[in-house]
Amino acid sequence: MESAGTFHPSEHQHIRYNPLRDEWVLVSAHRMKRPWQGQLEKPPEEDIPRYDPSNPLCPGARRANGEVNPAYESTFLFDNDFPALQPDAVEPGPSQHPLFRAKSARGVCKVMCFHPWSDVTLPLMSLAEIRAIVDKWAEVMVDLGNIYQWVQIFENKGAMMGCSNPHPHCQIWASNFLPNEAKAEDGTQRQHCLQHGTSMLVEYGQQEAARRERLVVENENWLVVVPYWAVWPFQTLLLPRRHVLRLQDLTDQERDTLASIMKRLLTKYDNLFEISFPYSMGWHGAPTGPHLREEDCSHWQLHAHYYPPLLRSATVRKFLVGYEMLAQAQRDLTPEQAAERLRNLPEEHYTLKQARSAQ
Ligand code: H2U
Ligand code: ZN
Repeated sequence: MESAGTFHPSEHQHIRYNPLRDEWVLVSAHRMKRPWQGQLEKPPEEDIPRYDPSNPLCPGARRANGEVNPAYESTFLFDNDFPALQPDAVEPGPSQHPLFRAKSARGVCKVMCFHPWSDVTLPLMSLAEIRAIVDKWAEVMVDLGNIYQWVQIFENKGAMMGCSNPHPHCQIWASNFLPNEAKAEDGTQRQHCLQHGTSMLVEYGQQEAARRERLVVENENWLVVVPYWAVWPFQTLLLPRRHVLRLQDLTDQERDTLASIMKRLLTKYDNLFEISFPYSMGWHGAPTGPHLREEDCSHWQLHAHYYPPLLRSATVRKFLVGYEMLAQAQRDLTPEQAAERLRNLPEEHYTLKQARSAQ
C-alpha cells in the first residue's frame, strides 16, 4: 500500500544505497522512539598503570617470543608473535572441484605501539605524538607495500572490540592477496570511475562538504562524515579533500592536519558517553605490491573507516545479528542525527574538563 505525505528520513523507514560496497542498509529511525528499559549506566573507569613491566607491549618488557622491547620513546613496531599470516607457507595445490577452491596466502603481521605509556589514548596525545604515528604508518605502508598487494592498518580499541591489551597500539597485516573488503571497494570505485570519469570518494567528499548535514569535523585538508549509508550508529568516514591514493602520499601539512582531525574526532567520540570510546578503525587506499600498475589505481581515494559498536550509552551496544546476518544491515538513528550529535559535542576531552573544574 502506498502511503501519502512528505518523506522525512528521521520518521519514515527507507533503504539507502552504499555505493562503496554495492549494498543497501535499512533505516528505521522511528524505532528510536520506542521505550527503553535497558541499562544506561557507565562501567567503572579502568585504572590502567602507565607502566607495567608484565605488559608485553610496554618499553623494556619481555614479549611472548622471549624478546625484550627497547626503551622506546615514541612509536614501536614489531612482528606479531602470533601472526595470522606468514611469509612462507605450503601451497594448497590445484583444486579438484570448483566448489572447493583454495589459494596460497602469504604475508606478515606487525604490531605498532603508539606511545610508551599504557594509560594514554590517541585523543589525549599531543599533536606531535599523533603526527609521529601518521609518519610511522606511512613508512610501514611503503616498506610492506613494496612486497605485498594489500597492507591493512587497523586499530581495535577497547575490550568490547576484542582488543586484548589496553596499551595504545594498532596492528598491520600485509598479504599477497586483496582481502574481501579491498576487493569490493576496488570493484565499485573502478566501476564508478569508468561510468562517471571521477573518483567516487573524491566526488562523495565534495558533495558532503557542500551538503553539511552529515559532517562531524572538518579542516582545510580533511573531512569526517557519518556516511549516508552508515550501518553502525556512530560510524564515520575520514576523507582527504584532495585526491590522494595512499597514506604515504600525504604532504607534510596534510599529515599535521590529519593528526589534528583525528584528535578532534576521537575527543568527540570519548565525550559522547564520557568513556574511552571503543571502535575498530582502519585505513584503505590503493593496492600496492611489486606487480602493481600505477595507472590502474586512479579510481582509489585514501580513506579511514571508524566502526564504533555503541548505540545508547557506554554499555548498550549495537549487535549485527538476526536480520543483519540473515537479510541486511539495519539502523535506527539516522546518519544525519548521529552526525548532529557528534558535531555538537565539545572538543575539549571530558577528563580534562573534569580535571579543570576540580581545581
Ligand atoms: P590486539 O589487542 O589488537 O589483538 O593486539 C595485540 C596484539 O599483540 C595481538 O595480535 C600481539 C598479539 O598477538 N602480541 C604479541 O605479538 N606478543 C606478545 O607478547 C603479546 C601480544
Ligand atoms: Zn574503505
